[in-house]
Formats: sequence, structure tokens, C-alpha cells
Amino acid sequence: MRSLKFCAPILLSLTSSSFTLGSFLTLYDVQGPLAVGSTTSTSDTAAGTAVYDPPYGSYGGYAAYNPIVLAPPAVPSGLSTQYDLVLPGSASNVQGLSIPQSGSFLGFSVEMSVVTQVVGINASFLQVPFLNLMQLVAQRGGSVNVRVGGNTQDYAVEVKELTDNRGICVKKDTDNTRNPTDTPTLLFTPELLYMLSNVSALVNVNWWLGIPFNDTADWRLQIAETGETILGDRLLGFQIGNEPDLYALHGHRAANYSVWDYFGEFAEIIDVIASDDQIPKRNNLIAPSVSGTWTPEDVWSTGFLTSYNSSLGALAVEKYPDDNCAALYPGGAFGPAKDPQDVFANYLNHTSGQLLVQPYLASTALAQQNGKPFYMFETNTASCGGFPGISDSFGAALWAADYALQMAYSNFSAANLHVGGLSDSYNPFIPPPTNESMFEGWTIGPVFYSVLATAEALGSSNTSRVIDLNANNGSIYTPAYAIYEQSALARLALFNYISDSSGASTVTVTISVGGGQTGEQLGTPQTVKVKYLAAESVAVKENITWAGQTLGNRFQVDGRLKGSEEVQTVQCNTSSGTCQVSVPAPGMALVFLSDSAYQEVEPCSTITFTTTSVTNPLVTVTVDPSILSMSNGNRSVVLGGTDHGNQAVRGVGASVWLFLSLAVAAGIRLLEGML
Ligand SMILES: *[C@@H]1O[C@H](CO)[C@@H](O)[C@H](O)[C@H]1NC(C)=O
Ligand SMILES: *[C@@H]1O[C@H](CO)[C@@H](O)[C@H](O)[C@H]1NC(C)=O
Ligand SMILES: *[C@@H]1O[C@H](CO)[C@@H](O)[C@H](O)[C@H]1NC(C)=O
Ligand SMILES: *[C@@H]1O[C@H](CO)[C@@H](O)[C@H](O)[C@H]1NC(C)=O
Ligand SMILES: *[C@@H]1O[C@H](CO)[C@@H](O)[C@H](O)[C@H]1NC(C)=O
Ligand SMILES: *[C@@H]1O[C@H](CO)[C@@H](O)[C@H](O)[C@H]1NC(C)=O
Ligand SMILES: *[C@@H]1O[C@H](CO)[C@@H](O)[C@H](O)[C@H]1NC(C)=O
Ligand SMILES: *[C@@H]1O[C@H](CO)[C@@H](O)[C@H](O)[C@H]1NC(C)=O
Ligand SMILES: *[C@@H]1O[C@H](CO)[C@@H](O)[C@H](O)[C@H]1NC(C)=O
Ligand SMILES: *[C@@H]1O[C@H](CO)[C@@H](O)[C@H](O)[C@H]1NC(C)=O
Ligand SMILES: *[C@@H]1O[C@H](CO)[C@@H](O)[C@H](O)[C@H]1NC(C)=O
Ligand SMILES: CC(=O)N[C@H]1CO[C@H](CO)[C@@H](O)[C@@H]1O
Repeated sequence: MRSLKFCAPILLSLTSSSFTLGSFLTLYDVQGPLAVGSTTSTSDTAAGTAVYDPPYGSYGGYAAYNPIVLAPPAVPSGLSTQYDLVLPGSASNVQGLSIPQSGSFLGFSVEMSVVTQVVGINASFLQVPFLNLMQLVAQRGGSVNVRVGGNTQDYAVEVKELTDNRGICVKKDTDNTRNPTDTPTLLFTPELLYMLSNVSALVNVNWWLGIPFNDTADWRLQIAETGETILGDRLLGFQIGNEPDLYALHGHRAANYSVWDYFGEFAEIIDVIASDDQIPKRNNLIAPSVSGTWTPEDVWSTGFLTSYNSSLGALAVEKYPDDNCAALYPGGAFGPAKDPQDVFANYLNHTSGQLLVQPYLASTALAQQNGKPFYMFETNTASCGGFPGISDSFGAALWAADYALQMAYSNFSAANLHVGGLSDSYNPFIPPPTNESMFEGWTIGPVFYSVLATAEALGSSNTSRVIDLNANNGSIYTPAYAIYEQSALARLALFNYISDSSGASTVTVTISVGGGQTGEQLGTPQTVKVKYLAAESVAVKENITWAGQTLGNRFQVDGRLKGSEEVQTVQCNTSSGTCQVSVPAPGMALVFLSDSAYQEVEPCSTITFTTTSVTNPLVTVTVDPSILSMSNGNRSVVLGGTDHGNQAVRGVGASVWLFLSLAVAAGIRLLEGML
């Protein structure tokens, strides 16, 4: 039933400059700037440097570190702070459950131009914080799905080598003047794909890529040819067209570009793929990835689904609930900049996620009828970089977890939170600016905690079915979801969007299971376990915890959870058959209704190895091959870390890179053969 876990102990021997376990992996601090990648890209619109006029105050630095803290919305009146949940124990007694979901449901979308900042420099130098973060998710949800792409994928060019910048797999061609929205041309070598493959050899990460779609006269299929060869089963599919409904607006197609043009071009690319012997898979294309300028129905009305059924691996859309474009492009067509304080409340209730999924409900049903998964391929709090103070607040963490579970309930099969770069406020994680990478650590966006919470809510069995309980008489501030796994009630996710430090808005939920219905196996348990997603208010950016642990505040993150895990055990009332769980204002409680529902997602003791400080630039960490094999897949090894014995120094040397020597690469292959 539940997947096996391997909790291999890792023995460390620490010397003054290095610690060694064998002769396998070497970790280095990177010396000097990375010299690659854009620090100014956003997701849906290529960006300049954000302008911080009022309401942003005088802050002129990277949006990723904007210190602005908003005021939480006022405590609403009339909230009922006690409600009951009377739930069937068996899925068979529940109407309206979602399709089975996987713990990898909420993944990431990494803009192709920032992949060398976030994932690694090349196949030999991987970002240890990235590996650690992915491992945290994989330990809970079984695996992690990452999309590498975005606007930049359409103008990407695969080349054999990049002579001027040795060891760099992605390069921005700054001479590109052809592209009206400044989408950079990216040159990359197959090293990029080896890099992703080497990540997957260490952590259970699977990838989506995109085939460049800018040039209908000269399709560039190299990423599909080399991608399938190098990534094999780790490659989940190829996006064909990124937001084609915006191509005309961005000047990437004629102004009259229509769904019919897209339909025709799709046929052309299917044809060239079919005639390419180096692309073995023909059924893994992802489309139409429209963003709302065209509805999915506009595309379906062309006969897209029937015409291309055998080529389509999944259907997808991309949507952000709002945009902050006016702040990014002041004085332009976007009008006056929105004040984040004015839109903050839009993220702090259950309606937001419901409104987001509503336009796609007919399509998720259609996808099911056609046997296709339906993805939210790229999303986050707001396009054009997000809203400082919202996108990077604890409120966004609650919002993203609610939105993700709403999508799961609505029969999406995956959703990817976008990582855009230092000019964005919404990054789930971001390394320090390259000129500061020697002495600053990474920064975590609150929405990363949403990914941990969602992965645990859904678990690793791929059988979780979700229902929105319309709890507390449908209060928009206190939504709740039930997750049935296999066929039994497994977990509950209980939200409270209100910020009220007085404690008066803490909600008490009285849960009873089984309710005497016939055929019920699971009644109210004797105890339940509870983990909390918590922070002081929805406005804060600091001290966010999941089950009592934090990844650290700004510039302090190395990808490992800090502090000891806190899991509450609630004794239920066996005579009344009820369990009372409180949900702080603000917060989310994840309630585990059985031991197996808890054990399945509870990471084994987290094994990490720490490395070095700035004063100690070269550290060797080597891992015995038998131990490394344990880190491949749903197994519990966390790689790397940085601050051992140096807690006094802030975020010391957190840009530590995992250096894989060629011998290592050979070792990975060998291990895969043995697994
Ligand atoms: C990978 O990048 C590192 C750091 O820039 C460099 O030292 C190394 O030579 C590169 N490896 C390859 C194979 O290019
Ligand atoms: C498509 O992008 C490539 C790479 O940037 C460029 O060489 C080519 O001219 C572009 N084609 C069109 C039609 O814009
Ligand atoms: C769309 O515009 C292009 C020129 O920009 C023109 O050649 C083409 O005929 C137009 N297509 C339609 C269907 O009007
Ligand atoms: C709740 O969120 C919706 C959608 O974002 C928004 O339109 C509405 O104003 C919010 N309600 C309150 C009371 O803040
Ligand atoms: C479409 O493809 C799916 C597999 O992706 C398959 O299950 C389904 O039967 C196909 N539908 C038709 C009408 O061919
Ligand atoms: C999700 O799919 C299931 C199974 O087809 C269906 O019963 C349910 O109504 C769907 N949920 C939504 C919100 O469309
Ligand atoms: C790094 O660059 C940023 C932006 O140019 C600048 O604000 C910051 O002071 C620099 N840091 C160092 C240590 O030079
Ligand atoms: C869940 O699905 C993933 C992706 O298809 C697969 O790799 C994994 O083995 C599945 N897990 C279980 C327990 O079946
Ligand atoms: C539930 O909400 C409805 C309207 O939203 C209201 O009429 C009704 O009185 C509420 N019931 C309870 C028990 O609060
Ligand atoms: C975070 O926690 C630290 C240590 O408990 C405390 O000093 C700091 O004020 C807190 N920050 C916020 C924003 O609550
Ligand atoms: C348990 O429930 C019974 C029946 O509702 C009630 O009388 C009793 O006080 C409850 N016990 C506790 C400890 O709350
Ligand atoms: C497992 C895997 O893909 N290993 C690759 C790591 O990257 C090197 C290139 O540096 C490849 O040669 C390996 O095949």
C-alpha cells in the first residue's frame, strides 16, 4: 500500500576543511560571480527593472527582497468560530470527489533564463539548496515535477557548445533586437539537459520542457531530440506554444493571429516531429497553454482535441489571478499602479481559488472524457512580477495551498508555481544576487511552504481524492478540504485566513467520522495528529513555520528545515465520537486521521550533510555509492547544507554547489543499472 521508505544513516566525518565519506561527491563553494542569467526576467512579460514609485516607497532594490509589509485586513465581523465536520469514512459514501491526485500535484515552473541561477551552472555544478528543497517535497509527495520554460523557451536555440563562456549551459543573447517584448534568445547546449538528468539521479524530480515555437518556417526540435535521449522517462512532455493567445500582443505573430492559425501550426509541428527519427515519443505534447485572452473553448472549437488526440499527452492553461504590470511599465497602457494594500484582501479568502478554477471546469471534464490530464502549467500570485507585500507574505502561502487544493478538487492534475528571478516578488525560492552569493544564503518565498503542505495533504500513494467541504456554512475565511486516500478518509486541510492576535478568531473544528452510515469501516479515531502552517499574521514575511520548522528568513536558507518538528496529537472524545482541532488566525491545520495517513508523508529522520563557510572555500564531501543510491527516488537523504558550526555568521556561504565529477556521473549510471 504505502511506498517503501529507506532511511539510510549517513555517517559523516568532519575534518577542518572537509569531510569525507568515500570518494564520490565533492562540494565546492563557487568562486566569484556566476556571470550568467538574467536577474530581471518575469514570467509572462519580459521585464525591465521594476520601478518602485509609490505605493512601493523608496525601495530600489530587487523585488525579491522588497521589505514592504502590508497591514492585514481587519478582522471580519460575524465569523462563526466553531463548526462541525461530519464526514463519511469511506469514499464510496462521498459525492463529488476529485480524480486521484499525486503528491507532486503542486510543482514548479522555472523560467528557462534563470535555470542556471536556480538549478546549477552545468551538469557538474548543481545548486545544493535546490537539491535540498526538491528533496523536502519528494520526501512528502513522492516526487517533484518541474517545468523549465516560459517566454524564453520560444526563442531558445540549442547549440553544440558555447565557446565564449565555458561551463555555462544557458546564455542570454543580448544582441537580440528582433523581439519586441525583449524575450531574450537563449543559447543552450545539451549540458542543460545533462544537468537536469543529474538532478534526477539524486532527487526524484521529473521535468517538462518546451519546443521553441517562434519560427514556423524553421522548427527547432533539437531540445526534443536531445531531451528524450538524455532525460528518458524523466521527461514528462513538451509544451507546444507558451501562451499563444498573447503572441499577437507581444508581436510574435501578426496582429490577426487566431486560434485557427495556432491550430494550423500545431499540425505542422506534429508533422515535423513525425518525420524526425530522433524523437521516439509522439504522444507527449502539452497544449494549448492559453492565458485567458483565448478561452480553452476557443481552442477546442477548432476541433483541436479530436484532431490531435494521439499527439497530446496533456492539456494545459496558464493563469495568474491578477497582474502588477502597471508598476512594471509605468505611464503605459496599464494605467496607474495598483496599491498592493488595496488588493491584499483578494488573496485572503476562499473565493480567489474558486474564481480561478471556474473558467476551466468544463475543460477539466472534457480532459477526463478524452483521457488527458489537465495542468495549470504556470501560475502564481500576480503576473508582471507579483505584488511586493502580497506575493511574499504568509497570506500568499495560505492562498496558494487553498488554490492548489481547489485545483486538485476541480480535477486539474498538476499546477506549477513560477520562479521568475530577482525582479519578482513571488519566487518560491531564489538564490542571492550573484555578486552576493559568497556570503548570503537563499531566500524562500512563503508559497514554498504551500508546496510542502500540499504534498503532505495529498501524500505519495497517487490515490488521493479531494473534496471542498464548503465548511463553516461556506464561510470564505475558513475553507476546509477532505482528502480520501485509497478509499478511506485520510487527511483534512483546515484554513483560517483571518489575522487576529487576540485569539478571538481561532476556529475550533469538531470532527466526527463515519456518522453511523452503513458500510463505514473507519469511525472517529481515538487520536488525530495535526501539523500547522503558521505565522504571526498574513502580512509577515518572516518566521513562517510548517510543523514548527522553518527554512529560515531572507538570505538564510540552505534548503533544510530548521528547528524540531512539532506535531500535535489530539485526543478525541470516544464517548461523543468527536475530535476537536483548533485553527489559529491565521493558519492552516493538516489533520491526519490515521497512522498510515501520517506515516506515509512523514519524512524519515532528515539526513543532511553540512559543508563550509566563506573562510573555507573548498570542501570535499564524498558519499558512498550505496548511500547515494538511497537518494534517488522517494528516499530520505537530504544533500548538503552550509552553516555547520557557523551559526553566528548569517547565511554563511549558502551558495554551495554540488560538484559532480565525471567519475560521479559514471557512478550514477552504474547505480541506476543496479537499482
Ligand atoms: C561547470 O562549471 C564550473 C563552475 O563554473 C566550472 O568550473 C566547470 O569547469 C564546468 N564544467 C564543465 C564540464 O564545463
Ligand atoms: C526565432 O528565434 C530564433 C532564435 O532566437 C531566431 O534565430 C529566428 O530568427 C526567430 N524566427 C522568427 C520568425 O522570429
Ligand atoms: C493576417 O495578417 C497578415 C499580414 O499581417 C496577412 O498576410 C494575412 O492575410 C491576414 N490573415 C487573415 C486571415 O486575415
Ligand atoms: C474575496 O476574494 C475575492 C476574489 O479575490 C474578492 O473579489 C473579494 O473582494 C474578497 N472578499 C473580501 C471580503 O475581501
Ligand atoms: C485520445 O487519447 C487518449 C489517450 O491519451 C485515449 O485514452 C482516448 O481513447 C483517445 N480518444 C480518441 C477519441 O481517440
Ligand atoms: C471531478 O471528476 C469527478 C470524476 O469524474 C467528478 O465526479 C467530479 O464532479 C469532478 N469535480 C469537479 C469539480 O468538476
Ligand atoms: C550587489 O548588486 C546589487 C545591485 O546592483 C547592489 O545593490 C548590492 O549592493 C551589491 N552587493 C555587493 C556586496 O556589492
Ligand atoms: C505515483 O505516480 C508516479 C508518477 O507516475 C510514479 O512514479 C510513482 O511510482 C507512483 N507511486 C505509487 C505509490 O504508485
Ligand atoms: C448559513 O449561511 C446562510 C447564507 O449564507 C444563512 O442564511 C444561514 O443562516 C447560515 N446558517 C447558519 C447555521 O449560520
Ligand atoms: C521572528 O522571530 C525572531 C526570533 O524569535 C524574532 O526576534 C523576530 O522579531 C520575529 N520576526 C517577526 C517578523 O515576527
Ligand atoms: C465527551 O463527550 C461527552 C458527550 O458529548 C461529554 O459529556 C464529555 O464532557 C466529553 N468529554 C470531554 C473530555 O470533553
Ligand atoms: C545520470 C546522468 O544523466 N548523468 C550525467 C551527468 O552529467 C554528465 C555530463 O557532465 C553526463 O555525462 C552524465 O551522463
